[in-house]
Amino acid sequence: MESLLKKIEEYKQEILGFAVTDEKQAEEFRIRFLGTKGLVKAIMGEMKNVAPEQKKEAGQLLNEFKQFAEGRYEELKAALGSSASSASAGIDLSLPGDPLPLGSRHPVVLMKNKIVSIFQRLGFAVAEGPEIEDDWHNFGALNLPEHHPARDMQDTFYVQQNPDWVLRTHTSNVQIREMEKGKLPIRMVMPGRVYRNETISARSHCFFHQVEGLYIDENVSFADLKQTLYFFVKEMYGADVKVRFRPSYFPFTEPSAEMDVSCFICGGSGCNICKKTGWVEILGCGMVHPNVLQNCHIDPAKYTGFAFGMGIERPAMLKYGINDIRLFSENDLRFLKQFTSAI
Ligand code: 2NM
Repeated sequence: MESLLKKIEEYKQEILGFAVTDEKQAEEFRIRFLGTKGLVKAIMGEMKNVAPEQKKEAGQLLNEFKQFAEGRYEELKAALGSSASSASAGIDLSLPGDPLPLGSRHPVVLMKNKIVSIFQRLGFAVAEGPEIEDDWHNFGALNLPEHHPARDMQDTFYVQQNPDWVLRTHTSNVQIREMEKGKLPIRMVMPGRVYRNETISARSHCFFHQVEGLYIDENVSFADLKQTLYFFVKEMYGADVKVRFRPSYFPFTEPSAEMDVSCFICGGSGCNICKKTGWVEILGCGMVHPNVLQNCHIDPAKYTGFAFGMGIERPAMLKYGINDIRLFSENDLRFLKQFTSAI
């Protein structure tokens, strides 16, 4: 009995130390321990040397040992199936995996997606274009004359190596590029980053984001513009919100307008968001100027179109209660993490 116990212990240690990295080694394990001439069979044969009063106990121990060896064989084979090395490194493959921390969308992206998806439902496609742009696509084609104040160094970042290049001041350059392609009609929104040479403060930054839109076809009217933007506002700010258009001026549209919505913070009674006016300006718009169409080789006698443009940061600040525009570009995780579940 003494020697039987010693042997069982010895074999157990050997089994535990038996590393298997391929099928051949697994077979070696089976032959050595579980085969017809294997150690398990051999040690079973030793029962005849055990004293009668100890046979019951010895039988039990031997059975346990046999099950141990068989169990280990199954484990080794299963580990081979997935990853032999992790089995020999003692990794329990049946444990659940470590959770991956979820990232979050940037609030500017959340707001951009919201705006773009409303127009997509009206059949607008999405177009993008370069942030470094030549003078023609950023200014000239948009009917901004040579000495227009918007071209001033104080408002525009010029590229040092090439005075013909600027960091685009609006995404209208993409509209020009789409019109130049000559494929009509056009019904598109253009989201993207734009640059203005402004002093950075809590309210303004030298870069920000815009969504602009363009619809060109035969017989597109100002009524189409108004209905499109009414739909947008209702989807964006709710059915109860009031809307007003004010006449305005842009070199690239005629007539031009700005659109206000009744203040969604105070509901129109007057707060410091709407500067006690009850109205918040959300976008500029108008009918594309005939000169702009002509610049893009589109016949203004045949085609008309409307365009609009809006910033993304301001509505995002109002929606998410953000009081400093610089937070958007500082990559502070304490700020960014707050949008993990935002939509
Ligand atoms: C705005 C306001 C009004 C505009 C016009 C054009 C183009 F290319 F068609 F002429 N693009 N964007 C436009 C019109 C943009 O942003 C406040």
